[in-house]
Amino acid sequence: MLIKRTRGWELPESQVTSESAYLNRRALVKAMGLGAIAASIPGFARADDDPSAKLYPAKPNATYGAPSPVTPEKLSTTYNNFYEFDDGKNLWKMAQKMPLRPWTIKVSGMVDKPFEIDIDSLLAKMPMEERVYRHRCVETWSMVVPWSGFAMKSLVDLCKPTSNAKYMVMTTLSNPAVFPGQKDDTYPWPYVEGLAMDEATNDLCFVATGLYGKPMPRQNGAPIRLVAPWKYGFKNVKSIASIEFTDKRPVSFWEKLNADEYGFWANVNPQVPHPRWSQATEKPLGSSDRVPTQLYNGYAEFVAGLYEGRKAEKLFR
Ligand SMILES: Nc1nc2c(c(=O)[nH]1)N[C@H]1C(S)=C(S)[C@@H](COP(=O)(O)O)O[C@H]1N2
Ligand SMILES: [Mo]
Repeated sequence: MLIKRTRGWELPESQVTSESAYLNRRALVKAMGLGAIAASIPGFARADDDPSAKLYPAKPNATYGAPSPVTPEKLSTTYNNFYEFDDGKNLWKMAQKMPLRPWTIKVSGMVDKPFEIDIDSLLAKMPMEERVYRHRCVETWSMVVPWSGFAMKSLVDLCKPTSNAKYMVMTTLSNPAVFPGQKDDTYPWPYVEGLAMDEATNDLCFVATGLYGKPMPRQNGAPIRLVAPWKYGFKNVKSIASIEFTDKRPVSFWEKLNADEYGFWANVNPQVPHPRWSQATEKPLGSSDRVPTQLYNGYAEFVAGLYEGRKAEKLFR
């Protein structure tokens, strides 16, 4: 039987229209009784047990482009970097035990008033949308995926940082019972990443809580992760449990491990090699051919201005 493919990221930009197409498809799948079958396929687990499932799919926003081809879901959800589980890529099964509720995000530091918010209250306040972005790992693989979530600017506004705040620091949950990798103390746990305030409030900067029109799979950083698509993938901290605003530049997880190879800015630039390999090209997941890497991962028109006054810094590593 032929099911019409009507998901937003599978259509040319001109045809991205309504979320009703998604909903119809979901209803159809349900009516056909395919839910149980879908749940048994890796990477296609239905998220109907997730209290946020009804928020997805969110309305497509193609303001920042409609890159293609979109990476098949079964690749981007079964080939992951998530060192809290494993230092290999095949960790998605291991991640399925991670509890996602209750999930609280603690906001502290240079803010009007520190607070904690549970993920579902946060989701209810945020303007949900879907954006298809490129993702470029520093290891030279890449993907194109439809994230659901909201502009980081909306989260920053909710946090109300004071005018003294210069950086936004995001930290993954610390819990070796949930994350077996955190028992390995050769790594500087927890995973920490940061952005300058003008980066965090740039229109392109996104907070993802869903993927492919469904709640975020655990292996991809559920329930909430950063997506800064003009930077190398390691900046995109997963499973965020705390946010701090500060006037001191944080030293991130990879920078602590090897500051020469992984810096704070980490903007994608094909002309600046990693000390151990070239960054000129990349291998899209599922493709056998390499393609040229683009400056700021193809997002220069949105973000190059952020770095005009920062030319003296090591911006591309
Ligand atoms: N907490 C945490 N966040 C993380 C990582 C990690 O190991 N732990 N890996 C990073 C790296 S190197 C990449 S490329 C992306 C991978 O995201 P994906 O698995 O959804 O493709 O997550 C980033 N965020
Ligand atoms: Mo990465």
